[in-house]
Amino acid sequence: MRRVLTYGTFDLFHEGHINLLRRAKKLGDYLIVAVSTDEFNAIKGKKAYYSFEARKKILEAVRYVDLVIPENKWEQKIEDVKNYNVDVFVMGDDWKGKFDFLKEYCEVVYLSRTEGISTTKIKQDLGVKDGSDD
Ligand code: C2G
Repeated sequence: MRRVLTYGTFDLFHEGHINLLRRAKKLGDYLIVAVSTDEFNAIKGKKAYYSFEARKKILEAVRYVDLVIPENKWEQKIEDVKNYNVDVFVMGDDWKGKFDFLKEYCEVVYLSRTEGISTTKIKQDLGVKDGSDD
């Protein structure tokens, strides 16, 4: 069983997130998604519209996702890769190179982002004032 792991806030769930999760799942048989907690988002400088619990529930309903765990800190990735026997770590390529240190523990794959959609664009298009991004 090839196990895949990815991280993110996944706020205002949209097509870009789905495209990422669909392709991530294709890289293995079991997809784990670590969703940023509200407290960790504050550290990331993000303010999600949906709470952690809501974002977790939405992701758990996605057909590609097998397990949702909390992302509490930047430093948990090596521990997560080990604890969940992860074979492939996946992120959108806005993070390209940032997690190459994980190559010591698993494959690292950066997938192209979906152009033209982001939580920030949604908020801007709706006239919502907020600085967070995705
Ligand atoms: N994404 C994408 N295309 C978009 C928007 C997002 O492929 N148009 C991808 C991002 O590259 C990321 C995932 O969807 O891999 C989740 O995006 P965010 O919720 O913005 O995640 P981020 O805030 O970048 O958190 O420790 C890592 C961080 O938690 C990543």
